[in-house]
Order: sequence, then structure tokens, then C-alpha cells
Amino acid sequence: SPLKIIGAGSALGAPHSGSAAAPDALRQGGLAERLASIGLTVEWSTTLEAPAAASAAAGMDARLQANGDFARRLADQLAALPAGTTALVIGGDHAVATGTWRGIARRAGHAPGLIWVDAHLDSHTATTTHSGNIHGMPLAALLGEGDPALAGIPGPRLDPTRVCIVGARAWEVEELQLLQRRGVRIFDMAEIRRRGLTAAFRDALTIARAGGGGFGLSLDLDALEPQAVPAVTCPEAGGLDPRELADALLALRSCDDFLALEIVEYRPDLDADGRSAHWALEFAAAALGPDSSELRERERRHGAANY
Ligand code: DIR
Ligand code: MN
Ligand code: MN
Ligand code: MN
Repeated sequence: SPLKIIGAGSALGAPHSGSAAAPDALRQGGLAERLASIGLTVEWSTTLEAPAAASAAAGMDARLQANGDFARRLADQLAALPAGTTALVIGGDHAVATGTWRGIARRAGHAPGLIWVDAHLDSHTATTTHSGNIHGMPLAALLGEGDPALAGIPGPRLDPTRVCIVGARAWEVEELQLLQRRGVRIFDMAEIRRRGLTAAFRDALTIARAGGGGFGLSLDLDALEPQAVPAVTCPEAGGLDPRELADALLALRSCDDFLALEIVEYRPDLDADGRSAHWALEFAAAALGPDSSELRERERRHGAANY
């Protein structure tokens, strides 16, 4: 069945509005065409736009409410996708994840496993946040922690034993403590440098796929080394090599329990040379392309030349 792309054009959780334009920028930048070029049937479903309210100047309650309202709309979109459809969600800032994964969970009838690829832990609550930015809170909310405006979006909560973070290197102590209390595995950059991304990602897949009920991957582009992928709101030195991540994501092609990919925090206003968009397209293609058995089938039918 076709791959469905859903744009989540909200930067209500971020300190800058630039990521709200990412779905349109990547659409114009050829995302669907890139995926079609590797043999996928692709449909842009819809792009949700956020109201221009709830700036950083608004109070915390108003911003939680505005982000929660957007996430509810997004969750409804994902919950309504036909069973068996793989979803690609394009943010927006990372606060949109509170909608994506509750919606996916509702469609499945249970929480998916989740690999959260990010420089940050995104596990603050409104009471522990240092910055006041909602995009620093979505993983805590998905685990059921914090203000009900975010944590109470309808749908099953994530099971912390089936959640892990890959690429972390910048956090505050309160969010680390929350994740340690809940038992979420963190593959930080020190471990990834020591063991290699291939080995760490293999372990991440084992965690997310445990139980066999399906899993997803949420990719914050600030997980990548900012010299290679600079167009993000919160760059952090010492990140993942984009080629290595694209190679690791190829493993998802053969996972028939892979439900959805989310790519967030892309800032077209910072991407004059298109370098960061290029990688966003490559990550989507690596993760979502036909698996090797489908490839072999195509080669048998059409010859190998185009693959
Ligand atoms: C920081 C930065 N921990 C915060 N978080 C970001 O604002 O709470 N997450 N940028 O992606
Ligand atoms: Mn994030
Ligand atoms: Mn981040
Ligand atoms: Mn596949």
C-alpha cells in the first residue's frame, strides 16, 4: 500500500518559527519524487498548518495548550490512516511528536516501540524546563509525564522499556533523571563513538521491536553533526555522521513491523545551499525504500539496472 506523507507545519514548540515551513520546502525540494525514484508509491496526504499564536511571549499554559491542540489534530490524521500504511511525518519542531506517536498508537490499538534519534533528550516537563520551549518536552509527554495538555493527548502511552534514544549529547539533569527513573535506554554519542553506530543501532532496534507490536523512528535532524546538517534550530557539536546514519537506517527496510518515520526540526531558512534538505531526503529514502526481497523481485522482473 502507498506511503502516506503528512506535513506537520508547526513551530509552536520552538524558539524560532522557521521549521513551520519545512513540509512545504521538502515537498518543493522533491521528497515525493526522491521516494518514487526508488520504487515507492507515495501520496502527500495533507499538511497541517498551525495558528500564528502562542509565541515565546505567551504564558506556559497558553503554549502548552496551543501545542496540545495541534498535536491532537495531527494524532487524528495518523489514527485515520488505513492499517498497513507506512506513514512519513514531516515537522515542524519536535513537539509535533506528541501527536504523531499517540495517533500511530491509536491506529495500532497499542503503543509502538520508538527509536528517538536526537542530540537532546526532549524529556522535560513544564515544571523542569530551563528554556521554556515545548520542543524540549515531547518524549516525557509521550511517556505520560507532565502537563495533561501534552501528556493527555488521546491514545496509549509509550512503554519506556521499548523506547530508546540515539545520538544524545546535550541535556539537563532533570530530563536525564526522568528517563533513568522510567528506564529508557540512552545510546549517547560517547557510546556510539566507542561501539560504532551499527552496533548501537542494532541494539536500539532490538529494544524498539521487542514484543512485535510495531515500532517507529523519530528523527530530530539536530542529531547529525552540524557541519554536515546545519539547518536546525539547536545545533550541537559532535553529532552523527549523516552517511553512517543513512546506512544504519537501511536496516528499517526489512522490518515489516516498521510503522512510521518522523523527520523534524528542519529549518529551510538556514539551508541556502540545500545541504540539509538533501540529507533529509536521503534519510527518508534509506529508511523507507523497498526491502531487499522486494528488490530481488524487481530485479527479476525488470533487470537490475535501475536499482
Ligand atoms: C533543551 C534543548 N533541552 C530545551 N532541547 C532541544 O530547550 O529543553 N531539543 N532543542 O530538540
Ligand atoms: Mn528533539
Ligand atoms: Mn534535538
Ligand atoms: Mn519495506
